[in-house]
Amino acid sequence: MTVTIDAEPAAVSLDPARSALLVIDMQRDFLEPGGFGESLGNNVAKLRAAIAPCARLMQAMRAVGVPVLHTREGHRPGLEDVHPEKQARCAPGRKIGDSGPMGRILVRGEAGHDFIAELYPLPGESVIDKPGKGAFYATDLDLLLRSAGIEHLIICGVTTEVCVHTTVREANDRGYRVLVPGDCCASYFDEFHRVGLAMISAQGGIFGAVTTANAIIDAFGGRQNGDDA
Ligand code: C5J
Repeated sequence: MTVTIDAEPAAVSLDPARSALLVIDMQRDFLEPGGFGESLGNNVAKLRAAIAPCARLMQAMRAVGVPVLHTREGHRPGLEDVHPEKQARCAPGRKIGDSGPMGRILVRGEAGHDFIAELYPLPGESVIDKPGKGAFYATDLDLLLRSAGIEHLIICGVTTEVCVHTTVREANDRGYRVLVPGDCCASYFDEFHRVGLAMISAQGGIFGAVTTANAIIDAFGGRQNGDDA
C-alpha cells in the first residue's frame, strides 16, 4: 500500500509499513510556562501552538499502526555525558545541571525533562534519550529504525531550527526520506521557524519535504467530518 501526501516541493508517496513518526523534545522545560525555556525570556506560547496538531497527528498514526517514537534532550545526573563545548554554549547561570525552575536543567529524571502531558508516549512506544541536538547522535535511534525496516521518517517537534533541523539533516544523510509537518513544529522565533522549514524543502527538497498534520491525516484517510480543521 502507498499513501500520497501533498507536500512542498512535491507530493510524497510512502509505504505506511516502512514509515515512522519521530516526535522531537516535547518536554516540559521547553513548552510549559514556568520552565527553563521561559526562564530564558522565551515566549512558550509559540511552542505550544504545535501541541494540538502534534496530538492529532500522533493519534492518527497510532490508529493506522505507524510507530511513534519520542526523543528527550537531557543528560545523566552525574553530567558525564556533557562535553565542555555544550556547557560553554549555555547562558550564564543556566548551565546544564544547574537548578532550574523545574529541577536541574536538562538532566534526566528531573520534572522539566519529562514530556508534556498532552503528548505523553504510550506504553511500548520508544523513547530516545539524546545528549545532543540531533536524535541520531550518541543514541540507538538508527538501529531501532533500521531493525524495523523504516525508510520514511515524519519528523516534528521543537524547536524547528535546532533539534528538529539537526535531526532532519542527520536523517537525510543516513538515507531516510524525511517529511516534516510544519504546523507540528515550533520555534521561539517566528523567523527561524519560517526559514527553517523553507530550508528543508528548498532546492527541490534538499533535506526533505514539508507538509501539514492535516495533509498527512487526510492521506491516511483519518479525518472525518467535524474533526479539527
Ligand atoms: C534546544 C531543542 N533548542 N529541542 N533544544 O536547545 O531544540
